[in-house]
Amino acid sequence: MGEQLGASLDKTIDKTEGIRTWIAALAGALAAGLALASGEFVGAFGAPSPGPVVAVANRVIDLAPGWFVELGKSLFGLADKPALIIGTICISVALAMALGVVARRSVVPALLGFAGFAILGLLAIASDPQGSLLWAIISSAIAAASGMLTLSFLLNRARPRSTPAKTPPFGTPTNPHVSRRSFLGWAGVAGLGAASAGAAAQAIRSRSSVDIARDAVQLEPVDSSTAFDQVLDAATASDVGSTPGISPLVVPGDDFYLIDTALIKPQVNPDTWTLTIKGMVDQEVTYTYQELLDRASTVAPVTLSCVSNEVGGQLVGNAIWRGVPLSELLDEAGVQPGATQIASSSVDGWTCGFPTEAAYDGRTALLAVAMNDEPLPVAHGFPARLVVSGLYGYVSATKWIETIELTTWEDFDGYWIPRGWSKVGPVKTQSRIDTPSNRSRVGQGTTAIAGVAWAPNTGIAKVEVQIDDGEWQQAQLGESLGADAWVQWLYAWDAEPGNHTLRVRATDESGYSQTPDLASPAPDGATGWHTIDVEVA
Ligand SMILES: Nc1nc2c(c(=O)[nH]1)N[C@H]1C(S)=C(S)[C@@H](COP(=O)(O)O)O[C@H]1N2
Ligand SMILES: [Mo]
Repeated sequence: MGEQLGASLDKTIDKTEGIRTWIAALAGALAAGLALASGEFVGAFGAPSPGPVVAVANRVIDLAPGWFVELGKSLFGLADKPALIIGTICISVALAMALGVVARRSVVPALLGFAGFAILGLLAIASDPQGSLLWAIISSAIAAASGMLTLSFLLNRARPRSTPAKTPPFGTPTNPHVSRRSFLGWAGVAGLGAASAGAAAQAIRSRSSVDIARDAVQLEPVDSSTAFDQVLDAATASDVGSTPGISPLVVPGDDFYLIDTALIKPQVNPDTWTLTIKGMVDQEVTYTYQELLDRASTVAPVTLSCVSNEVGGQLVGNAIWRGVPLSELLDEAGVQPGATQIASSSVDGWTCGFPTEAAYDGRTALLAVAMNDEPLPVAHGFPARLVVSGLYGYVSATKWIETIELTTWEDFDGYWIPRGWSKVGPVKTQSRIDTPSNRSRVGQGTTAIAGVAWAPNTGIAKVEVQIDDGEWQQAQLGESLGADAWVQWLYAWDAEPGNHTLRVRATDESGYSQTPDLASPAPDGATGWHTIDVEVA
């Protein structure tokens, strides 16, 4: 093995031809790897300011046309952001391989290339809402320097030492084996260095001071939350709630679906964070985290759903939120007549807006600080977010919220509106079969068909199941946490051998029954009956 490698490298480091192409490309790739990893490593100390790779990927999301973002989502689903980061790394490495090859003749273009990368990274960090100019300069400079040094160093190791110009007294003694071993050794060192710097950057980011601050938050118990806990206990113990495979009535924070444009979740220091209500108000008001925590005594189960959720999809969840009614805070600022839109923005520059009415028409509209009796998880918007029952997340549920601005309906469009999504986003009544799963095989006899149904703000009146083209059969509904929360449902099916198609439809308290017409999520939410196929053995 070692012999073979040695022999092939003897050909590679040819005494007369100079450096083989693949060796030069490898040197370029390693230089890029070390550059990116060291930039991310150094940049991690500047958290929440992103490192160069993440910042560039962030800018791609922001500047890319809507169809590109949608394509990414449909190709990679929830892993679209990791995919984008990996794509950014691959493109950089590929370009650096080319730079390495060119560098055999002259290092100038390669050095310019690395400088160009660094400037791109610097600009991306500096223009990031969470970015710091100082850390942009430091991390990009370190990245560029390590890339340039690695490339010239590795190419030097790979250079044959026996060419006449390099013989003693001007060069090192002639010995191709020394330069071969030397290159391989140093290439290994560079690879290891890049891998460990990258891993260290991850580790530094993952346990930030914000997690520590969040762990220290004390939530005072409130009575209403105890009442909900009792319903929850009863639900979990009931026939419906204990059906294997059914979604829980309340989804734990760690399992709750995650949707946002943030490549790294904003790390907000609750001690310095404030929320400001401004725009068309009598007076601007600003709240600290502690002020909001002290007032957060409203507890409300609300099912949150993403407009991108497909029929039968997983981008929906029910949680028990706790916070301050939005209308209370708005009243303290004094909403002026004509302020028809409540716009909000997050620390990472994401925005959305919904009609002012929604804060006053009696529905649940909370500035939430807690989820399921715990401070909001960082990924779900710590320290505070909006939760508005009956509106999709993209028009209402700002995480890491920083400002609320009263404006007119015409004067402002939230982040997703120019990207092709409807400006109004009422949640559509939907139902989902959790069990059995699509294309699964089930046993003959009594089989549970079960799932969840939601019509936040309205409430679910009934859920029906259809087997093949039979009559619609009414399902049993589980314990209810209220109209805003999803309900669990169960139908005991006497399964007969063969292939069967199962459908579900919900009817809400307004009398509306789900339409069978299939519509895809864009622009205002999917419709249709969740339909699955099963085989009964
Ligand atoms: N700051 C910020 N808040 C955001 C978003 C975002 O991209 N950035 N996405 C919204 C969307 S589209 C949805 S569906 C919900 C999802 O909330 P979750 O991740 O807590 O489930 O958050 C909303 N709030
Ligand atoms: Mo969403």
